[in-house]
Amino acid sequence: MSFIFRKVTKERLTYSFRYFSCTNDKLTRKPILYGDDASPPVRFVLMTAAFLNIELNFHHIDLFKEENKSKFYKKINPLQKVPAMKVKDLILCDSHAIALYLCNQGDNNLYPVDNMMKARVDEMLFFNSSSLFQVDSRIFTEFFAGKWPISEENVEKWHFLLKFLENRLTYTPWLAGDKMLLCDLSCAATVSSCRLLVPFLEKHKKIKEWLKKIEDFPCFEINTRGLQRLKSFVDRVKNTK
Ligand SMILES: N[C@@H](CCC(=O)N[C@@H](CS)C(=O)NCC(=O)O)C(=O)O
Repeated sequence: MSFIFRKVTKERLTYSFRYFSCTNDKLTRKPILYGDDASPPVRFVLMTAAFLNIELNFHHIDLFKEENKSKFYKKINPLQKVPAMKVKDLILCDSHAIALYLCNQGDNNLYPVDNMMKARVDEMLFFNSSSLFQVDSRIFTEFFAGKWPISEENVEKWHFLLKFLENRLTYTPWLAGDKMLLCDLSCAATVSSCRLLVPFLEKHKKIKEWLKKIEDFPCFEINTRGLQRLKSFVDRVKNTK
């Protein structure tokens, strides 16, 4: 079963659930996003699409049933990672590339036009891709492999990256300046996930404030919902300890 994202209004988010067939012309014209909303990169793409009012056909690939390793999905993304997005003949297999593609679809207020601003947003998108998400992923891999509490080494690595974010947010209210932009959504999806396993410290004051502000954007409901799913699996593992 899959669901389709409908327009997001300031007041509320609406989803409509619907079975769909990939041969249905009307539906296949919309991008198909493959993923599991327990995953931060998937939530990042879903929030971007919702913020930009872009409709997607969402095809659930259950990570906890290892559907990302199925024959069907390997044909979509040989790397066996989520998300992946299919638009006509184009298949994109990275959340940052997908989110940028969505921003390039027309007017948007998540990715700036000005070159200096763009560079700032790109810097933080690459930071998420190369550092933040990598450590988050290592921490979750460790946890689901049975290691609890998380190793000091990984907690230290995570805190090192949070220090960088905290410092950023001391100078500007958002990661790339005075406006919530694409990089805030990507980093917020990652930070809010890892928080389930490595809670913030007293000194992460600015990060906590920044996350609280993002929660006010209606598209962040998508993140909250996905986090609940992730948390249910985390709690299940913790309860067996
Ligand atoms: N760089 C990729 C990373 C995607 C990624 O690692 N996704 C994880 C879920 S959070 C995944 O699919 N893991 C499945 C696996 O490794 O088996 C992106 O941002 O799209």
